[in-house]
Amino acid sequence: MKYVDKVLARLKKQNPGEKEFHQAATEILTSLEAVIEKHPEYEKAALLERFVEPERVILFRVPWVDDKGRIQVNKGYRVQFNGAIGPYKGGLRFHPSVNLSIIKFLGLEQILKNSLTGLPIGGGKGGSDFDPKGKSDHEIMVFCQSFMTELFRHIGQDTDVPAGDIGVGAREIGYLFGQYKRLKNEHVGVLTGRGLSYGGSLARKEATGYGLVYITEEAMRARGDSFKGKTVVVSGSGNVAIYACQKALELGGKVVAMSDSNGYVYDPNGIDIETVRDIKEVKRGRIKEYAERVKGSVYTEGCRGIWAIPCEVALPCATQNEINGENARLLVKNGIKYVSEGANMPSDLEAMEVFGKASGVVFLPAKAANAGGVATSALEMAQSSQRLYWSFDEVDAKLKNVMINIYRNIDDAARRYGAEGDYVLGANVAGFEKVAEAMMAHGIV
Ligand code: NDP
Ligand code: 2IT
Repeated sequence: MKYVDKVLARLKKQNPGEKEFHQAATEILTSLEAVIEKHPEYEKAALLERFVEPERVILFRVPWVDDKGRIQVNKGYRVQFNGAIGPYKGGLRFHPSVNLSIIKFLGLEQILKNSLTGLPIGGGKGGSDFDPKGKSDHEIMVFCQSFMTELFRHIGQDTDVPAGDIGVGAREIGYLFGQYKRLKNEHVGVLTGRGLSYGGSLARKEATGYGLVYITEEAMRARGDSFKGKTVVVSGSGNVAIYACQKALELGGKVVAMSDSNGYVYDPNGIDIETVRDIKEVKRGRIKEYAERVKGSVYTEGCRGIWAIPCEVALPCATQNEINGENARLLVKNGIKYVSEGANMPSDLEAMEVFGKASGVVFLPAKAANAGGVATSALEMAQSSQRLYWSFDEVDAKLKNVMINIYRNIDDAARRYGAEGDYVLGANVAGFEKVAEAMMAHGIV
């Protein structure tokens, strides 16, 4: 049995039922076969066994009192997966579906993503099965305070720096930061995605979506192509989706659809992003309201139908496994040219295979394509350490540069291993090389 297969079999046996974690590990380890063959010393050092085992998993109780005076109890998670190249870094997700498998898949992906940014950040992820939907502002605050009352002892600006993810945006980061500061009596860059009035970075809010479009634009440029006139479908309507849509429009793309977990809107005249922002960012409403407000647009219940809309560019920006094999085959049949993943692991393994085999389809995997968010988080950390701020244009230019470099590095890694255009392999290999080198240098830890 090959080393990677042995490690994968062991991982499945030791972590039964963690299907998202198995999925992410399968994709990553399969890509690394060629690297492993070149480095027999890795097996001797049990490097892969150590790579797939989190350095630390923190599980905790989050008790809080709702507005009716009832006591609620949620689960809290922080997985400090790999700190070889820098402090653990990665978001917090608040969503009822959150479990250890989801946090571990996100953490594993984050290690390689953070490495690809070229910045000194290790991989971590956390969150809770708390559902922010329908909660009052006061309940959100009380929950965040309780969550941080345990988490604060495990994190720090040089140890572990959480940020947002699904269900954790500017409001939640504010409450989490307020409680951290109160408990530690320190005003430091322990969280990123902070408000601009208390240490946040300009362009962090836009960074994941903008970065996604920048790397897609670079892949297009390398093929003498551009966003101009292309039909684009963006799933989701949260932080990543909104700014991906905005930048795609700015570059001349025509975004015709967006969604949320209930359904999607199709607007043949092109999505009016300011209306989406008002519904989602200001009113915290549902995407359905778009069709009530914008003439000529149509709302359909259920989210998967969005992939039946013919488009040349697909930007999945909602959640894991939102594109299955069937959805992928339909996209290919309808003439898709670029699939760039804004969400983490939005294509399941079968969908990835379909895109990989289809000729003329450029597939940019999440760990490369959505790395702009965490890269800008690292820029926020740099600004916090220096106690100064950079302008929007300065941060945006650095973000663009990071994304162009990621494209070049994954393209180069794919070529080096004789798999030109296979950016899944390219991203896994390029991300892993640096982490592996650092882990080897540190000895058996
Ligand atoms: P938000 O909470 O702002 O938005 C999430 C969006 O996805 C909403 O439209 C939501 O719909 C939809 N969604 C969430 N869960 C599901 C589900 N189970 N099924 C269908 N739709 C769903 O999160 P973000 O925009 O921050 O995150 C979106 C994706 O991007 C995630 O995969 C995240 O991990 C990834 N990501 C985020 C980064 C960031 O900087 N924020 C960085 C890199 C990746 P609804 O409102 O109905 O729940
Ligand atoms: O998945 C991700 O990269 C994020 N949610 C952003 C993490 C961060 O630390 O900015």
